[in-house]
Amino acid sequence: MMPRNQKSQTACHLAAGIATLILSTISTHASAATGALLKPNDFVGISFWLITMALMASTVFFFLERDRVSAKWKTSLTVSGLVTLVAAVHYLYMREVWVNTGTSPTVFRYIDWLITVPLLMIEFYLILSAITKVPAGVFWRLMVGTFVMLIGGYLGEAGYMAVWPAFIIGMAGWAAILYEIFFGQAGKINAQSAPPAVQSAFSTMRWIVTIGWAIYPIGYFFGYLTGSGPEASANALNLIYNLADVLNKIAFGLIIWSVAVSESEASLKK
Ligand SMILES: *C/C=C(C)/C=C/C=C(C)/C=C/C1=C(C)CCCC1(C)C
Repeated sequence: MMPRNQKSQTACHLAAGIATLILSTISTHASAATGALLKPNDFVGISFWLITMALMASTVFFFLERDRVSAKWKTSLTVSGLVTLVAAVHYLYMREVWVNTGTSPTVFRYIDWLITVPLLMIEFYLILSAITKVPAGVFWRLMVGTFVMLIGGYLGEAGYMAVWPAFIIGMAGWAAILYEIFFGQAGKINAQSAPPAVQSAFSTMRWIVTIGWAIYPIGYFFGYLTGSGPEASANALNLIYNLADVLNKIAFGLIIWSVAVSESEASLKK
């Protein structure tokens, strides 16, 4: 075990490192930016800015808070921080595409999802593994569902496929994930063997994947399936996706953080 002050020194170095990384990304970015500046009436653009900042702050927070929780929770907080870090960097690029062109940053959005959604699935698996041995099949089924969902969505949004069939493929992938966490092996493991705090975290996470994730297909619907004209659609699509990310990346991480802190404090008292 490291002595306490040495440990917090390491945490300080870590935080300084992250801050430097983020700041250098921003400054490279600022000097590369050539186009327009954010306009006061561009509310979608404003949401891109706000969320970029919130994701950066969350990243620093999750990494620093690792210091406060017991060993078995540390990886979960690391993964939460990685999700918000990866998203923050993508938001810098997405924001620029939006502010400069007013079009949807589809390719950056999906590259981000391709990394962050599997990380969120890993998070699920980690929470379960913190209590019991979980068969690898659970993990692979969650991953397959994730990729089917994202590939379907991308084919539709990037114009490789008609938007309705692509939507249906995406929905099928999401349905497979929901089946696994409610009725499949993942759902059963949790019900049988988890302590109450973990069970409640698991059930909250489950509702996030149901209700929180449902916001994305709603965004797709307003973006592509209503025929309200390209400009209105791009506004609705990006605003809805952006708000969904606040819930599913930042709030999701905070739920895990709060369980980790309360569980760690409870086990200290024992
Ligand atoms: C951090 C990013 C997250 C949690 C992104 C999640 C994305 C989805 C749940 C997307 C779902 C979609 C469908 C269910 C149908 C097809 C269209 C998608 C890809 C938007």
